[in-house]
Amino acid sequence: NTNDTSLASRTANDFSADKMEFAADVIAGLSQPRKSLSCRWFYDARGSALFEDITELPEYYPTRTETLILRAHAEEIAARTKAGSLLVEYGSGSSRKTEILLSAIASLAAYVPIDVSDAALEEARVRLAERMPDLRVFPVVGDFLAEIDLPKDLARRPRLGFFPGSTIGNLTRSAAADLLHTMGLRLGSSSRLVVGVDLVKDPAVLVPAYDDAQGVTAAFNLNLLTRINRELDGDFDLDQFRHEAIWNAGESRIEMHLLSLRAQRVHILDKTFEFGAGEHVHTENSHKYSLDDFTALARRAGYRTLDRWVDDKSLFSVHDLVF
Ligand code: AVJ
Repeated sequence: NTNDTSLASRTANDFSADKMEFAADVIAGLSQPRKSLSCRWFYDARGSALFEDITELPEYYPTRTETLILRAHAEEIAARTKAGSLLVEYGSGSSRKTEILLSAIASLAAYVPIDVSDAALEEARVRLAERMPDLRVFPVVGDFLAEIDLPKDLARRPRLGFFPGSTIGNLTRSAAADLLHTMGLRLGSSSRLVVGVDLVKDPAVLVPAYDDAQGVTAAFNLNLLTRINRELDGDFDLDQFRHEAIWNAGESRIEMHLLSLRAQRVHILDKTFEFGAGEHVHTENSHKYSLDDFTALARRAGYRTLDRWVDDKSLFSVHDLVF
């Protein structure tokens, strides 16, 4: 299962529990007849840095396109935001796009970035402290459903959720609807959610975005094996696996896989795994939507669409929803 969002929340100091969860997830994923690894584990310090590099690749249009859309409509988003709101961001990473909203919305009470990477959160916190010294920031290390512990004066504020980057695309459609619904329940009735959603387009544009000429995405995918080697005492031979990105038209998604180049045996902790020549390990899904497709999904999840915006080439979309 590459789409598990039900993992328990954790704190920054809770490394051993995290490692146990990583171990259990990896062993379960590689024990299935169709091997998979969860994309959640991409984001160790090196993986987060590689993802930052991906966002600047010429082939990877989502980040720069979403940034343009947000810049163009930040004032509209701000105008709909109640004074004294909390901005809660899911999968905040470096929080760079967030600065567009943070500067547009004058009256925010605080910013709550949630991310699985404590390294990325810490970097974002330091940068924001410098650039926006008056902003209160409460980072949460964890997955999207992590418990948010806030000081009393902030706990009951109206909430604006921010879920950019088409991170929602990692989930299957039904899991995405479930997650959006749960987020709505957590953020409260009449809460808003601004979601970035990548759009279906020509596979000749989509595939290179996930298989770039410089090989940064390949390094990002293969880094998962490096992380397993380091943290779970694995012995993957990185030269014997190859990155692959394929367009699955039936599911309307890009899939990333790691392809075993020969029959081989890999040890992880006290376990042994067999890989056949040409066998695939599925590591990520990145679902692509049409505008109406996503609006229908948001409605099923309990939201009304206030607005939706695209760039002039219809590459990417941003949806402003209310629960
Ligand atoms: C962070 C999940 C939005 O699916 O485009 C980028 C991750 N994987 N290149 C995406 C990713 C390979 C990215 N998301």
